[in-house]
Amino acid sequence: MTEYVPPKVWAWDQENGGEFASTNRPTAGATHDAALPVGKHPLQLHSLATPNGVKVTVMLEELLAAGHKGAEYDAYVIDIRKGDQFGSDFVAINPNSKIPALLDRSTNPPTRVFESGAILMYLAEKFGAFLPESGAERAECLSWLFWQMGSAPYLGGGFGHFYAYAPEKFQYPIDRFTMETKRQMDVLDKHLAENRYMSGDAYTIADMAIWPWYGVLTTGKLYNAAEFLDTASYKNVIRWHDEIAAREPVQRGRKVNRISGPPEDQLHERHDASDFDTKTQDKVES
Ligand SMILES: N[C@@H](CCC(=O)N[C@@H](CS)C(=O)NCC(=O)O)C(=O)O
Repeated sequence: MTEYVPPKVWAWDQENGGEFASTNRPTAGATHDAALPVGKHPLQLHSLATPNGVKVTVMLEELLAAGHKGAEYDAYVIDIRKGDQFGSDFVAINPNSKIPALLDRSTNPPTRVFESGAILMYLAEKFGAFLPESGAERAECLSWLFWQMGSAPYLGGGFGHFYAYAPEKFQYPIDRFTMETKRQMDVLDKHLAENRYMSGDAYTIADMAIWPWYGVLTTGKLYNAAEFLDTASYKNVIRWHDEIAAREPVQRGRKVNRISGPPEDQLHERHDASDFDTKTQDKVES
């Protein structure tokens, strides 16, 4: 193997981008004009059922299940492998060109929100739900929410990228990010040994943020890495994962904007609660 010697000035080699070569690039901004659809509800979500997208659809389904009718939403697919995140209307909502992105049309002018943690907080504050109002409980919830936002890039962009997506497997980055991922899992496991949910007895946006990443990791559905990471040893994370996975709003939220996997788990667009009964891909295709 020849050792890579970085050049004086890095130059973009588009061919070398692995699975994401067609979408990754070193500059920001829109690449093409593209209008986004607009539905009838106050909240317009443009997303995909990746872990970051699922956080928000679970929150919206939880809000609706808790009786917050103002949380009705239209959810549209942004297919990040096709480059939809670089369309002009999407970039106007999220200049960072990543899902999820939310437009709240109940305010005048409409409010744009990007970054999944910011969207969870925005919705929690808007509806006064799933975020303790003040004091130590709120601080604990937000500490874990921001822990997730800071930690998951090591799991996704680090471990997941080099273990599952990189065109060649290299031991150095896999060792480095596996170590960090297992350390993070141990942080969670020790905390969940003493706590039912991430911020104590109440289920909050901290659980909604962490579950689609670290909870789902234990099932093998993320990067097919459960055995490699020996996730079975994180017993408290598994107990917490299973309890949350059994919630109906979580089961609904996981399906929204999902465009791969079993057809019955894919609800490409969501405009009405009845869509879960009539518009999943198994029904659309039959
Ligand atoms: N910190 C951001 C991360 C969002 C993110 O990385 N989204 C990915 C999918 S999970 C994406 O849109 N990637 C498209 C791209 O990088 O071009 C958040 O939590 O919202």
